[in-house]
Amino acid sequence: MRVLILGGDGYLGWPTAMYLSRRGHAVALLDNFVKRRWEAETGGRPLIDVPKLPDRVRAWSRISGRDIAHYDVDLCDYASVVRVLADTAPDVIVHYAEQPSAPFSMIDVHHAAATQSNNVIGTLNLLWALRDHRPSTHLVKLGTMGQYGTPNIDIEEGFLEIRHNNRTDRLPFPCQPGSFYHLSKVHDSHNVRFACAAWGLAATDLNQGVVYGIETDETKLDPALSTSFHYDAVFGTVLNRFCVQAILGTPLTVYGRGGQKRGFINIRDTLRCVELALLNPAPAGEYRVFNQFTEVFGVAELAETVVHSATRLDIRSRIDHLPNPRVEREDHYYNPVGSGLTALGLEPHLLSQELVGSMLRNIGAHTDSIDRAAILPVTNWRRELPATPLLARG
Ligand code: USQ
Repeated sequence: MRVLILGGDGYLGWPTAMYLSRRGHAVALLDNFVKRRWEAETGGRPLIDVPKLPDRVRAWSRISGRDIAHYDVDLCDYASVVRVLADTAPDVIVHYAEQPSAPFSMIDVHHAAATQSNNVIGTLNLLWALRDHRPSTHLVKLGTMGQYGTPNIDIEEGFLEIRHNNRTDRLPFPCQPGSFYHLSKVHDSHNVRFACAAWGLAATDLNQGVVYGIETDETKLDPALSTSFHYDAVFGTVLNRFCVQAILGTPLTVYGRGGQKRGFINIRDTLRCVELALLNPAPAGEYRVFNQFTEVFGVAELAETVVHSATRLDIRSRIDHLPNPRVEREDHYYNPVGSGLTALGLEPHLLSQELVGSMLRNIGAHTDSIDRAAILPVTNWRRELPATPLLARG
């Protein structure tokens, strides 16, 4: 298939590009590199320095013998999006090109607005460009499990059968997102669903849980192919952060009581899920949703697992319960359904198989590169708390 990956320079976009290229798909990438600028602004350098995209593409070509095209284009620039669609004529678009951090979106009005305009307007441009130039292209859009929040009922895959006043309907599952980032994904979902219904586009929304992992089969081929693994308080996800904290010997930063439960997925399974979605496309006119996670953990439980696993490498670590900088439930029911991707053939990599050999050992090889100053949270959700250190730095 001809696959265009939006956000091809990112933590997930680059490994997806290599994974699909290796399996014989013709891959093109689009990125405007704004994430690298945001990282520099917030002081969140990746653990392993990642070469510029053209250098990574050249390294991939040398190592695999396969070429990947790439475009330095902003999705908010409509004319350029149309040009890339005409150039690449994609069968599938995999859309990762969004500001992905909840803390980033909660820094101040400027970061909230940057998040929502980048994510919502970028996706809106894409939908109009598809309508007018490539309506047969299947859109595989990365969504988030966080759009559902943590309701006291089971979380279905996108839709819920509702009986109300003796009538029934299948309606979008209620959304209770917990940040302006997560809200941007909700707005996207509504726009994509509407575009499918109104214009007959085909889309799959992959509502993904918290991703963890530092390597894939392709990144392992050469250091020049590494992905941008984050552990800082803005762009690092919780398990990646806990593993780095354990290696560093600083306390693991559990926010609040730690009873927050989330769905988790290994980065290798993200790639497989995207592949399954593109090999089994949604039909024209359908907006399809899969919940993309493989295991559910509480945050404190996860920290305990990391502390315990680290002892196998003779690393002693401990846990700190920090005042929670976020507004979220810390003790709640959580039971999401995730059967759609399993039915298509997903065979999960479990945390128990990945934690020591893949995560802790690999991070341990880069201990000298870890920036201690990036560990503690810098953004708070509450109005009454003092300005964050990030803001204080100006
Ligand atoms: N947490 C801690 N300590 C930390 C960092 C986080 O206890 O040092 C807690 C948070 O309070 C939260 C949970 O861990 O309850 C998850 O936080 P996270 O930063 O790993 O994940 P989140 O902000 O929800 O966002 C991440 C990705 C986002 C993706 C989302 C999937 O950054 O792009 O959409 O995971 S989900 O969580 O299912 O919404």
